Amino acid sequence: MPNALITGITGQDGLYLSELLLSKGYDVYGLIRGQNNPKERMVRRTVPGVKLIAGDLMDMASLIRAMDTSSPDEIYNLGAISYVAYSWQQAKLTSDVTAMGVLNVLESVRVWAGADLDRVRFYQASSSEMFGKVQEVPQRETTLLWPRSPYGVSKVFGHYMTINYRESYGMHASSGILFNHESPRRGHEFVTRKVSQAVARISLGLQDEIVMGNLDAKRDWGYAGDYVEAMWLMLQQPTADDYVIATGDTHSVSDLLDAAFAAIGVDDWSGYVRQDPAFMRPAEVDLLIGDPSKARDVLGWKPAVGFNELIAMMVESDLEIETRRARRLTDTP
Ligand code: NAP
Ligand code: G4F
Repeated sequence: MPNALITGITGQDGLYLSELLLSKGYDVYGLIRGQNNPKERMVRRTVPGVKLIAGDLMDMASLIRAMDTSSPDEIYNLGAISYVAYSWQQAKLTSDVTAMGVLNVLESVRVWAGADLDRVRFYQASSSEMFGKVQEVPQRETTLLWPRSPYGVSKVFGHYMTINYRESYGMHASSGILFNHESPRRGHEFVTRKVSQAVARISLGLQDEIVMGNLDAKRDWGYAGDYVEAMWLMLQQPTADDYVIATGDTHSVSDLLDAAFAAIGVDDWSGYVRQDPAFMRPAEVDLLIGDPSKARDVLGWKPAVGFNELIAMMVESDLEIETRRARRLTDTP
């Protein structure tokens, strides 16, 4: 069975993709950074079949060592500084990891594989953030890119570098332009999880309000479990290419609040939500909605989980987590 190397193994997508590849019988290796990464135990518990390799996207020597250790047939480059708001605070670091990190992986593969480069397949985690100030609605593979954040600019670099390695070296390098995808494993800094956790806590009487930024921004939100399937499908194609992965539906942050509060039986959430300019961004991406028809026609991919089901799933999961946490706190002597 093939070997796969995943960067970003501790993240939301790294976990879902590992589960998918392990279920298909792959030998899965995950790159993990830091000398005592706090998420290592969680990864070992969640996906015990994954073999972890120490490395960092900014350290090319560690990437070449990771190739040597894992001898990958497929490489999924999911590692990144992925929180858009944070990318303004650490723009240089974001560029080093999210932009230059892609080049480091591509070049490591090229150097390591040598004459066997055509045996290796590469996936780059590109993003709908690259569309930024959108020049076309809905956004498709050919839509002009106009990024609005250091994160978006970095993803554009990685996207074009992936295409360049495909065109320069004939590498099987594909880029998935994924729109927002969420799950109970989503980081708490992102708006869906921030809301699902807060709504669960409000329902349990543990919190009074949620402090939010822009409620008018619209996103095309899908389920991460569906989206990792598309990553795998891209690397099974005879030729590499770029694909938009999206649901084709869009919802505002207000719609997200509607769906999350509805899951706990609250119709009018106005008394629970306060806006604070601290959560507004220097430049906003107002509207994202993807056209996934190429992925549907070529890959045979379509999402299974819809928006309301996704948000209800996240609130339900956070209700369980917060209930367990509250119980542990009251049990503490
Ligand atoms: P995530 O949960 O934020 O995970 C990011 C991963 O990158 C973590 O495992 C993190 O490791 C790792 N990482 C950060 N800096 C690194 C470095 N210097 N060297 C090696 N690894 C590093 O992101 P996600 O939601 O799973 O997304 C996966 C990828 O898809 C990312 O590239 C993201 O930008 C992209 N993407 C995501 C979405 C989405 O809606 N989720 C949409 C489009 C594209 P630590 O735990 O050690 O920090
Ligand atoms: O959940 P978000 O932080 O995700 P964003 O910025 O769309 O980025 C995510 O999706 C991208 C794909 O398009 C990925 F590439 C990227 O890595 C990441 O996974 O914010 C969504 C929207 C924004 O318009 C933001 O301004 O929600 C708005 N928002 C309003 N109040 C908030 C908040 N976002 C956050 N995080 N926190 C708030 O309180």
